[in-house]
Amino acid sequence: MFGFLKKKLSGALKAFTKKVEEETQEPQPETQPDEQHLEHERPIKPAPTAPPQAQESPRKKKRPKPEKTPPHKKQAKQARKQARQTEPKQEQHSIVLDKEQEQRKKPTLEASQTTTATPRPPPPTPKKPAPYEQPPKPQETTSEPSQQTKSEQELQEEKGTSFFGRLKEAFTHTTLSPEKFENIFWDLELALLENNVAVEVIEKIKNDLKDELTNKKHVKRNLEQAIKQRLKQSISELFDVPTFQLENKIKQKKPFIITFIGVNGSGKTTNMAKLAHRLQQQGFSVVMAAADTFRAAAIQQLEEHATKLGIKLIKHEYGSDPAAVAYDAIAHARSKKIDVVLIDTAGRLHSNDNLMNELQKLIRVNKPDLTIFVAEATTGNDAVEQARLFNERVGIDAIILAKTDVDEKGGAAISISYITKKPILFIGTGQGYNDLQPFTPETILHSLEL
Ligand SMILES: Nc1nc2c(ncn2[C@@H]2O[C@H](COP(=O)(O)OP(=O)(O)OP(=O)(O)O)[C@@H](O)[C@H]2O)c(=O)[nH]1
Ligand SMILES: [Mg+2]
Repeated sequence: MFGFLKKKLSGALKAFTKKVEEETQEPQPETQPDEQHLEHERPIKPAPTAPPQAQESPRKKKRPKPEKTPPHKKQAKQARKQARQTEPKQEQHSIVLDKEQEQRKKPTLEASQTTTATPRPPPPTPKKPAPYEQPPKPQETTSEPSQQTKSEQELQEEKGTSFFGRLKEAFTHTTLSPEKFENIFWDLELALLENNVAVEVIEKIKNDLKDELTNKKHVKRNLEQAIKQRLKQSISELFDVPTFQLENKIKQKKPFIITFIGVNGSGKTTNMAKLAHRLQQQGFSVVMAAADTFRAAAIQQLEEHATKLGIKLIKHEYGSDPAAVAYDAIAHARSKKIDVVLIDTAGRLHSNDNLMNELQKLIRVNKPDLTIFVAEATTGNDAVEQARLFNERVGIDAIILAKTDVDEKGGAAISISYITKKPILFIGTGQGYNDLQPFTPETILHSLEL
């Protein structure tokens, strides 16, 4: 069941999770001194005050991705680049420095000028040889490259593990901007659309995930779990509609009258027979009404089921009034103290006014205790839309979702309760009498491996 949706959803979910991981921002640590350290571990951003030439530096082309490159390798890379690039950049920046700045930076600038003449000299100013792990911050490189390197190095040495602790903190707690979320949800949205999930339902899932990922911080290594968990919860909530145990209801009224309605070929007759069998097994007595007097062979079809199950069938001629057939079956149940009356009706589209008026009459005259809409899972959005329209036109109380065994998409199953606000009572899982299962949201979540 739902094999296609499961596959698509799982693929799209993986891609979505990966993108979320790639796009998540590391929040800024709160204290200032460590801020300087963390800057080294993040991708280098161009200094806001730097002249355009400085921003065009090759750094831009090779901007490292924080998630992919381990910090020590990144540092080494940046340091190597830095060694090649520091001197020319400093020369450019020196042009825009005012006199006072020039005065203050003189030792550094002189050092830079000296090094410009020689392509790769040893670092001129630091007391200790600067380890290659110490790439300076871009804007700070402009003014005080050697001092900055020294200060960071010292701080790093002083703080040791606490520095790495903060670094880890910054890289594991992630948040996502709403704009980025919108972009990366698209694949998941497409997977749901392809599987006939109703647009309103996709919107709900989207909002739930957005809320989860843009308003809460997550530990990055648990991100996949968090996304799956929220998706699971979101899908469960789609079934938060008032529901009931059919057997309990039946015990409260005698005869308990159930009408089966729906579009042509959705599985009304077959699933009514399956339910009759189930109720018999639970000890209820049953009578059936052949109120589909419209389709050729509909009465014979039901008669075969009645014979096989040993159930009394009330029938009239083809073309007779379906409301009268149902009425007779109820009268029979009353006189024989039968627990349940099951009324089969003809398939119809909501747009067929004559047949819809006939159905309204049957319901008005016989006042069933329960009107069950039998939806064919394989028809996806059409089944959901028909359920909505039947509910508007005649009112439905619950749903049987037939043919879930041959439905690879699952969109109708996911969407139908959310759209109609009516519970799915059973799902049809085959053509045999035992192929009717009580529905629980877990059935769906399990099928989707969520
Ligand atoms: N695989 C599978 N087939 C089903 C299921 N339920 C019904 N069917 C089949 O679907 C076909 C149509 O079923 P019916 O019960 O005749 O449908 P209906 O809604 O009564 O059809 P109309 O009376 O013509 O409107 C039959 O071949 C059934 O065996 C199910 O849960 N799984
Ligand atoms: Mg039928």
